[in-house]
Amino acid sequence: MSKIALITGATAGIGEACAHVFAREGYNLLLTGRRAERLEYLAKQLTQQYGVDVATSVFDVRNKEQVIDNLEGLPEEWKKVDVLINNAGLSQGLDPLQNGKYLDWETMIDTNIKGLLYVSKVVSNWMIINKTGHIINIGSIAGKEVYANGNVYCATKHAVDALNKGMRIDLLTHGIKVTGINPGAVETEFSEVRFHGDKERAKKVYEGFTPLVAQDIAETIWFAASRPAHVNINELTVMPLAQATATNIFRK
Ligand code: NDP
Ligand code: 8X3
Repeated sequence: MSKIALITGATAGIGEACAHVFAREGYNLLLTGRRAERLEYLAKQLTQQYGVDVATSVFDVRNKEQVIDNLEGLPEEWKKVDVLINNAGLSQGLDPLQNGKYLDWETMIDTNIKGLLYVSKVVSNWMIINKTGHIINIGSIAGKEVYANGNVYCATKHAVDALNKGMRIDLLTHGIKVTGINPGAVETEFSEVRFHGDKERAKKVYEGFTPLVAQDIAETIWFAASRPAHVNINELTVMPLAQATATNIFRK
């Protein structure tokens, strides 16, 4: 029987790349995000290309009821999730704390921390029943370092780092693997979202060096997911060659 991977935030970037990699490896996929059309298009593409089964579930991870209702409402066979990739996340704004926007803060905290928690609670309980599973949390270099104006985004990713460790302890006796993947700069829609749709400003983030692409992180996630049963990768920090720390980037 094929394994199942549940990927949050599969409509773009790292989540979408993970969908391709896990489909390539023969996994059936449960893809989630808010943009239904993108999910439908991706599901059709993956089914045709790889012959895997793909189910989609459209919800906002910030909405606890939507998360619980949509996930618990799935047919029983889709609840046998082998790999959960907690990827849905975002940054909003890049301002000193004293100038920060309340809405930006709330969006980041609600998505990156609370959304990840809502999904993890439901799915970890399925994994406990199934007596197997692997939760892969997408953190960030921003969860390992704090940089100027990164305040709240960095705080949310530090929280993901703490939850990654906490989950590993809590799920230890259930044989469930927990892995944190912490990328540096990956060129996706991330910066466009951070700068509220300002494409020019977003493009500048990746100028003068070769950033990671979503596929690089998806392949790293696959590496963690495909280790032997007795091996758990606790965490991996993955950077572009040209990036030493969150802010030390060698631009030509
Ligand atoms: P993208 O903006 O390309 O993708 C983000 C994904 O998250 C989208 O599929 C989006 O789907 C989903 N998402 C955002 N908010 C919500 C929500 N409220 N409910 C459900 N889904 C949501 O960015 P990336 O692929 O780069 O980001 C993926 C993860 O990687 C994030 O957690 C990010 O913090 C992390 N990361 C990114 C780095 C980078 O440099 N790009 C570096 C380090 C970490 P939709 O809008 O359809 O809901
Ligand atoms: C995304 C990477 O450096 O913009 O998490 O915080 S960074």
